[in-house]
Amino acid sequence: KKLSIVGVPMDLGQMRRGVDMGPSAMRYADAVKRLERIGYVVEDMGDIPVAHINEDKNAQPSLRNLKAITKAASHLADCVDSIIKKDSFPLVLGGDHSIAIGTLAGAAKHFHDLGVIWYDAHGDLNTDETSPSGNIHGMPLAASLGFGHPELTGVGGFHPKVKPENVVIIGARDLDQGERELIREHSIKVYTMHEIDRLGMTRVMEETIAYLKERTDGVHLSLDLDGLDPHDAPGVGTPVLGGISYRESHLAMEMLAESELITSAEFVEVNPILDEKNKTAEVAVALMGSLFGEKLL
Ligand code: DIR
Ligand code: MN
Ligand code: MN
Ligand code: MN
Repeated sequence: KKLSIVGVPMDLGQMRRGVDMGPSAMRYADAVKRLERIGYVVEDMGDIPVAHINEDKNAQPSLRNLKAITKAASHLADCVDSIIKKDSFPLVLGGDHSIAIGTLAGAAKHFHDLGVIWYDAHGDLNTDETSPSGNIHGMPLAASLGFGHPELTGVGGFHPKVKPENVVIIGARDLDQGERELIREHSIKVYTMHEIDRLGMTRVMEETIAYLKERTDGVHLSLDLDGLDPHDAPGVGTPVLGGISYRESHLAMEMLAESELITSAEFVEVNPILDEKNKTAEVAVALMGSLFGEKLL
């Protein structure tokens, strides 16, 4: 069992600095050791280069830092592609969620029907036309579905990366108007906090796994730490109250491990500057443990 870690110190997809230190924070929380203990041969490939600019003067305000983000995404896509080619499992450490455009571009080259689990308080389904913020970290799922600016949808040289019926969003509790419309128009499967409360995480994951098993040939897990409740994961740039608990998240990861469905993963939006003693990175690494099959007994 081979696993390749790649960091993406990206903070240009949103307004709060510090999330570019997410990969360091998760490494400091012993991500490599944790995964080696499970029995993986872990290769840390280091970080994808990301431009350090506070403002891209050529960018439209509706697509802040477009050039620097697409450049890093293309680089990441090539890297993820090469990891899968050498028969290893790509584990991407973010960085803000805009990096998912690159991860999915790399993974999608290898699967006709790539499934995506989008574990997030948000839908990340904005385009430059619907975004209220102009922040690209609110756009990666839309871009991967083929919606939005051609520079974002075109990363990796093909689109779409994912079909709407192969996506499951888990943990949503803050959606913008354009995102709601896109979800309805394309019948995207969403488990909001309402469904998680009502059905329980066990049933949510059973349904998600059964749904993806019958229609996909690989599944990418894109885990935004703000999907968790800010009490459990305070080190994120856009916290939203009323989120998924630490325990529910472990259960979800354990069920995914058992399903053997996941073919790539990323943990994003860890911002150690906003955190309490690196708690959020530690939560992320603990969840990686469960996702990759850690067991107490
Ligand atoms: C918001 C926030 N929907 C936006 N998105 C976030 O800017 O488009 N995604 N925080 O994780
Ligand atoms: Mn920076
Ligand atoms: Mn997100
Ligand atoms: Mn989010």
